[in-house]
Amino acid sequence: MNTEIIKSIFNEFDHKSNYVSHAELNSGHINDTFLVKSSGTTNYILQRINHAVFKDVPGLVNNKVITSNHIKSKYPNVSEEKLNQKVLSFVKATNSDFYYLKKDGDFWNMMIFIDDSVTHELVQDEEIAYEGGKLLGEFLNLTSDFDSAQLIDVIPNFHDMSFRYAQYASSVQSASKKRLEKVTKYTKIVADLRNEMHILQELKEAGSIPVRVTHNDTKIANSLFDKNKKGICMIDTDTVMPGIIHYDFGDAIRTICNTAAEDEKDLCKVEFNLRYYKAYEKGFLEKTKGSLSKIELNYLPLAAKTMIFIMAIRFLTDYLNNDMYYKTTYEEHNLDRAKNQFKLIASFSEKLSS
Ligand code: GN1
Ligand code: MG
Repeated sequence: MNTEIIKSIFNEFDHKSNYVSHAELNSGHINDTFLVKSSGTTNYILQRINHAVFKDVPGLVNNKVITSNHIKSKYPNVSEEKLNQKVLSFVKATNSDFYYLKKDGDFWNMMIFIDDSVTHELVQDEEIAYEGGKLLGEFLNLTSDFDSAQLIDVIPNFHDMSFRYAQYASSVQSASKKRLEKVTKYTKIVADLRNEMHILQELKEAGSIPVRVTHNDTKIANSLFDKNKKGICMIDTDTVMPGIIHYDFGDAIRTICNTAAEDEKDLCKVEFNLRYYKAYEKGFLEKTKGSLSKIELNYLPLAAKTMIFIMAIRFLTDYLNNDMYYKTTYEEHNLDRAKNQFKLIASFSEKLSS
């Protein structure tokens, strides 16, 4: 995006510094994210929130701000400056809202950049997996006493399998013949796994698994680490809302244990890494010790399979719908993502049963 535009949006926020430069960060599939370097000591993350996907952006931004405030309240003796490097901190627009509504209808929000932090799209180190597990455990602990009634449902039924399955089934009905032909193999796999993949939702609806405040987008690229591989915090809190821990555990495993990127086309490179599963689980269990029920713990492996499956059918659905939802860079991008996730399920099933 052109410098003048980014600069003018940046200046709609209350930061008391000058724009120096910006760079787009390309990891998300929904929003547009930019790192803005300023003339002061603080740098910023400026983000355009996709309002086709997120229907209530002010509500979403409020969710993020109150979640950060709740987490910050757990560190009463830490200075604001230090906290801003440890917890996501949002910057007000000049009119005091935590977002800026541009005349073209786009919503923007801004955060303080956490210095010297790194993200991992792909995990190649067991310690990162372990630290990632600790970060999620910590996030769930810190938000466990947060009244989830204060949060809006940013995307209703976001991880509900029956909702995603219905979207998938309707995309099969309306898809072009050309695209449908390419997915025949996968529609069979979906049919075979359908019942097993609804178990977690059934347990949730029966009240057997408790609803807590969850993050809901725990792919490993949404965790910040320092240069010494220690976890700093989880980022991208757009989807924080009530959910079950299995969504968070499973989605993290989906990305940490994939030996390749989510859209790797060469499926020989896609394997499930059991060592990283164990390392992540270790970190997660250390931090959540004593606070999870037996049933929550028993269903962690199924959580991994279910979250890989839900992403597989979401990518497949978007492919059949001619790529309306996720950003894509080539024609079969969503199909490749779906194939990748189906391969990961196969590898997961093989490794966990052996
Ligand atoms: C989307 O945009 P991003 O990368 O934060 C999606 C997640 C998926 C993810 C797959 C709101 O997240 O559910 O897991 O892509 N977010 C939304 O990479 O749909
Ligand atoms: Mg996200």
